[in-house]
Amino acid sequence: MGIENPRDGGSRAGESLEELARLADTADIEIAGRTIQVRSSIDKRTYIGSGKVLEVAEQARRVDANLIVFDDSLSPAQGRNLQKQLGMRVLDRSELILGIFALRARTSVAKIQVELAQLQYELPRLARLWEHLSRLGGGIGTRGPGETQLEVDRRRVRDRIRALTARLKKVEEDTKIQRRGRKGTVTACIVGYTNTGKSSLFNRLTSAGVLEEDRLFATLDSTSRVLQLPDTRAMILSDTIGFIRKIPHQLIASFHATLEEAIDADLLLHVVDVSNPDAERDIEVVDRVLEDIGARPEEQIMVLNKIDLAEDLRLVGRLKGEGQDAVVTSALTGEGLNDLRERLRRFVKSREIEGEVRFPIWNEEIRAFLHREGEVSEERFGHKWTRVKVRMKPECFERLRKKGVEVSIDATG
Ligand SMILES: Nc1nc2c(ncn2[C@@H]2O[C@H](COP(=O)(O)OP(=O)(O)OP(=O)(O)O)[C@@H](O)[C@H]2O)c(=O)[nH]1
Ligand SMILES: [Mg+2]
Repeated sequence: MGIENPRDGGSRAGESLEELARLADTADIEIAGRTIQVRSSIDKRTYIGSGKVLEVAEQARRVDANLIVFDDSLSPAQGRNLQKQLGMRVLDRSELILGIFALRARTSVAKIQVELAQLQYELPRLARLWEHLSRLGGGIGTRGPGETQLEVDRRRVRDRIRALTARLKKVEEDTKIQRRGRKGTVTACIVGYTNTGKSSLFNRLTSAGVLEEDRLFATLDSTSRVLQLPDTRAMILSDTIGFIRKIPHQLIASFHATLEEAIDADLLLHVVDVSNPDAERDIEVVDRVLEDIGARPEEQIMVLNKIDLAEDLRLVGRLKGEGQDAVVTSALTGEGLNDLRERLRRFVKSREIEGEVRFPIWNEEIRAFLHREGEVSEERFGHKWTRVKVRMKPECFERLRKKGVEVSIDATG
């Protein structure tokens, strides 16, 4: 059940509902029917209009449904009212997404993050659950004991939320320390809408063997690998969780540790599925989530993936125009992967600076360091000194300086 705002124009509600059906399918829910109500505002009490509630109840009974899924987040009151008036279980988009995350979480961190998001979502809705149970119990829902039980439940949930938050904080601190260890290496993170082929590209580039699947939210954690580039350069590449329309904010908050990979990256690879006619709106959704989580990378490269499946070449052309120099790829056929590697190499190179280093002629160690870490453009050997012009990471110059080596950085870079 979805709502279409007439001012939105077009088929947004239809698209969103189509995606809701895919989500339901991922959660093994069978779709018996769909309804969209056109209205300019959401009803505070029942989300859809009260007349529509009766109609939906009737329609649901006709097709033998036992669950109604709403395409937006329902407020606690809306959920309560709808459940009462429809006389059957009600689920909203956020709960469905949370449920899928819970089904698919594999690593312990992902499990903690999902449980935390679920509890935070449920806390203000416990009353609804409790009313439901007390009605089933037949008559035991008298006010006194009911409220007491509710209070007990709320306290338990709050305690658990506190414990999970503390564990996540510890995880976040540990990964921060790990990340500090790789300071000096350029990092890139693959982001994008769910199911666009992020993990497939990651695997093709790094041979990491991350799970790829034609389902929503195959990936729920972050994986990082060193990526060797076409020359001696290297960078750290990460694959992470995908985004979706109307993503529950509880999820974004609790997945902070996982999303840190994207927040911290020097470069984002925004992967788009160009075989999807809704690609442009997916891009907007991803951009908004990136902004929400505070990811402000120095640079973003748009990767137009699944080109082997693309039918609408006008769409591809449009995206190429917008994304300036977007890279067109297929993780399936390998098309464009060399272009992508080359783009990554250029990015890493662009972060390096030019400088001149002077050291005693006998010091082979420094000379080897310069040839290993940088791109040497000129070497001059004098009586006592060797002078080398080299392009490399600022951190490398810093290391030499700390050893007392004479370094002068070319300001024109
Ligand atoms: N034809 C074709 N299929 C692709 C391509 N890239 C990925 N796929 C398929 O698309 C599906 C999703 O791929 P994933 O790599 O799991 O996508 P993802 O973006 O990591 O998805 P989530 O982790 O669920 O957000 C899989 O069935 C892949 O085999 C491509 O370039 N061409
Ligand atoms: Mg993935």
